[in-house]
Amino acid sequence: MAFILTEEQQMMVDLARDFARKEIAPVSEKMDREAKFIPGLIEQMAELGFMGINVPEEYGGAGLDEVTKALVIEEFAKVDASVAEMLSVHTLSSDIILRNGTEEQKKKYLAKACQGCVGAFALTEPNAGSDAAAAKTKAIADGDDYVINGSKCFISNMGPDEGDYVILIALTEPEKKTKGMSAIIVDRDTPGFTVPKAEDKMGLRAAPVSELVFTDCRVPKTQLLGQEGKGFAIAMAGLDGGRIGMAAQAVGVAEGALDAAVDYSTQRIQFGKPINANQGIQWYLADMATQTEAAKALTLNAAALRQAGKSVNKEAAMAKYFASENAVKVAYQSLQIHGGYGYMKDYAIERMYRDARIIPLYEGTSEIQKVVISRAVITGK
Ligand code: COS
Repeated sequence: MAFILTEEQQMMVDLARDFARKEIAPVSEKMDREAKFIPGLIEQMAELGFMGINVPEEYGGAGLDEVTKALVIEEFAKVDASVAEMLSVHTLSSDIILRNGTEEQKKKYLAKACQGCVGAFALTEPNAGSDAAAAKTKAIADGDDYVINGSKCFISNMGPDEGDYVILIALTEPEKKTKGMSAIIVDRDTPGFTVPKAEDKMGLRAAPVSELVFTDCRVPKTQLLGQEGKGFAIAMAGLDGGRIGMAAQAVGVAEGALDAAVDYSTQRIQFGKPINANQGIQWYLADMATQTEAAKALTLNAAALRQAGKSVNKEAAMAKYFASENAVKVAYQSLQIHGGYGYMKDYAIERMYRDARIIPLYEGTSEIQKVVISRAVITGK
């Protein structure tokens, strides 16, 4: 399936590639080492329209489509998976607001999103990972407010100094389980909402991931997104889109690892010739390129279907499953081609290998994607 981009789409993808090469690639190693984005990076991304890529122009965004968003995330991931992840989660939070928010909420939060305030999405809890329906955080109505108590974990885009607002999934009527869950926008500076510390991670080190703690945190009922009791469905439908972003990130990581393998195997001389003059290396490269192209086709297919308003529950799960497993494999093979040098921090593949490993784990493990896919296959829906 070929995706022929419009001039506007192509311009955005070219802009992302150029920005990634000139502004992100030179600082990726530093951001990984220091476990934070360099100051001003997100502001620059906002100025160029990336932070509002999926926000309609009437709210201050670039108003671009799902395919372009996926391609932009892919371009960033080729050089820095942390930046790609930040943008993927941020655009997921904008997407949920766009699909479910009131006009006031859209005007307020989407405008902020475009200006570089970073959004997050909080569903996971210590005992509710794959089993998202087991979440226990409560938001109990009290007059015109909800009073939130509980905690979330592994929340991307939130750190002690990072993150501006979060879409929280919490029980407004605990006895109704998933049908009693609601989606609520919580501003970072709300009293009772704290982010004690960022996690110390193996990869994606520049992108913050944290526990969120809510203690008698009071938010006005006007912060409710969509209807009360619809939070679980809002979260699941949002994740269908989020998984396309993660698949795009995985495609970019695989492409970056493949590029590194091609460069290294061309300049590395052993036995008097470049190592990619050997068929063993050539076959590695052929497999890496073919599988990555297949991952990209699945990803863009899911993106195009979502843009057309179709359900992408199965397609997004397939793209995320295939692309994330492929990213891990390609990063492994690229490091293998680099030999011992690939294990050293002097080579970008060392970071890419660590970054790739999370992708089959978050926004639904590969095993959960297979649950989603097999349910669709069995029921024919
Ligand atoms: N879009 C809209 N609604 C959806 C949906 C989707 N993609 N998926 C499920 N729902 C709705 C269902 O229709 C159902 O509603 P009804 O009760 O009205 O029929 C409700 O949500 C419950 O769905 P289901 O019975 O499928 O829930 P399960 O507990 O079996 O969970 C899985 C389904 C496993 C798929 C879900 O828990 C999941 O995706 N887990 C992984 C979570 C995850 O990705 N976490 C990543 C971290 S994000 S911070």
